[in-house]
Amino acid sequence: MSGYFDHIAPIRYEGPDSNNPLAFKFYDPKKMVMGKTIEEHLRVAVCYWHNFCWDGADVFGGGTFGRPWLSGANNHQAAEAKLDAAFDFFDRLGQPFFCFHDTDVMAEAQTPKEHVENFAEIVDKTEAKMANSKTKLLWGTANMFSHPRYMAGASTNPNPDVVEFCALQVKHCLEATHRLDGSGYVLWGGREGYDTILNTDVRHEMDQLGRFVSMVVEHKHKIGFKGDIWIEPKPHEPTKHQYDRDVATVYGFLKTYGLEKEVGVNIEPNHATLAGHNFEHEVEMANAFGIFGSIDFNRGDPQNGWDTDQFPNDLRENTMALYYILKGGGFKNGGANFDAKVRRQSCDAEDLFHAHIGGMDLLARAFINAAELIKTEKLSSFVDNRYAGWTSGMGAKMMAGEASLDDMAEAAFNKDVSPAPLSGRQEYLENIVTQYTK
Ligand code: XUL
Ligand code: CO
Repeated sequence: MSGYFDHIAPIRYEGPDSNNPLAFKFYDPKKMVMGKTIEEHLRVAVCYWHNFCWDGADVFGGGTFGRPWLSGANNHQAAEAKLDAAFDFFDRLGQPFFCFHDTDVMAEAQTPKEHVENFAEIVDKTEAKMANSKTKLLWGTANMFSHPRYMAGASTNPNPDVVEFCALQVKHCLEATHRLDGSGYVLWGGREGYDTILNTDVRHEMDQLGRFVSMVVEHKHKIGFKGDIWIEPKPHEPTKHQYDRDVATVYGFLKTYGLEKEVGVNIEPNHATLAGHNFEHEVEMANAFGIFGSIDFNRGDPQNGWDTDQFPNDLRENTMALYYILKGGGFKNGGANFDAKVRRQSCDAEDLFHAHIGGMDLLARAFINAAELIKTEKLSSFVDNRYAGWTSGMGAKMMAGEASLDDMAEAAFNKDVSPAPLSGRQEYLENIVTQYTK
C-alpha cells in the first residue's frame, strides 16, 4: 500500500447529524430507493487523471500537492506506485467504480512499440489489483490530446500517420477496457476541432472522424465488447471550435455517419455550461434522441469562462439533472464519474476525500429529491396535460402524417377565434422544484 492515505480510516455512512468531515452524511450506499440501492443507481466513479496524475500545476506555477508517486520520471515504478495509491484511495472511499485514460496509468513511452508494452504491463497489474478490490472499471478512454503529435487533432489530424497512432491507442485501450470488464468506452474529442479555418478542411476532418468512430464500433463488435461507446461533447477548449460541441451536434454527427444506434453521449455539466446550455438541457436532449449514456459530474464557475472542473455542490442543479436522468430510465451501463479536481490550495490527502465525500453526499441527496419528484408526478402530469391536445383531432392527424398544410390551414380557418394563450406556469413549476430540493 502507498502509505499516503494511512491516516484516513475507511469512509462510513454516519447519517445527517454526523459532524465528522470524513464520513458520509447522505450517501448511504445500501439505502433502497425505487427498487434499487443508492449505490446501484448512482454507480459512482473516481477518475484517475485529476486525482492521481495531476500535481496541482497551473499555467502560472508548478505542482503544489507533492504526491510522492509524481515526484520523479513517469517510469514503470512510478506507474505502479500510482496504481497502489489509486487503489488505496478507492478502497478507503468505497465507491464502486473508477475511470482512466491509457496514459494516466502507464509508464511514459517513446515509441509505438513501447506504448503497447508499457500499457500492457500496467493493465496486467491493474487486473491483479482489481481482483482484490471491490472497485470495478466504469469506463476507459485513450488520451489523444496531450502528446504534441496531437496538436492538430487526433482522428481529425491532417496527417494520416497521426490517425494510425490513434488507432493503435484506441485498439489497445478498448481491448483493455473489455478485459477489465468496463461498462463503457469514452471518446472525448479533445483536439477534434480546429483553431483557424484558414488551414482546415472541415468536411474532410468530419469524414475522418465519422470513419474513425465507425472503425471503433466495428472493433468493439469484433472483440465482443458488450459495453457502450460514448462521445463526450464539449464546445471548445482546447481548440477554438470542437466538432462534438454539444449533445444535439453529436446527434447530428452520429446521424450523418449512421452511428446513432451504436454510440451515445457522456455528458459533463461544465461542458454544457461552456456551450451555453444548462445541465438538464443536455440530459433531456440525450433522452430525446435515445443516446443518453453516462455523466462526468462536476461544475464550472459562473464568473470564469473555462472548464474549472470543480466538484458539484449545487443541490438544485443536480436535483434537476437527476430528475431528467431518472425520467429517462436512469443509468444503465453509465454512471456518475466525478471528472472534477480539488483546488490547487487543497494540497492534502484529506482534501481528496472531502471532495469526493461532498460530491457523493450531494448526489445522494439530489437523487432522493429527484426520485420524490418522479413519484409525485406533479411535473410530469403538468407536461402530459400540456401536450394532451395531440392525442386526438387535427393534432393527432398531423403527427400521423394524415394532415397536409392545407388541411391544417382549413381547420384553423373554420374556427371563428384564434387560439387563446395558455399559461406555461413556469413559476408554479419552479416552486415545485424548490419544494422538493431538500
Ligand atoms: C476534458 C474532459 C476529459 C474527458 C476524458 O474536459 O472532460 O477528462 O472526460 O478524456
Ligand atoms: Co469529462
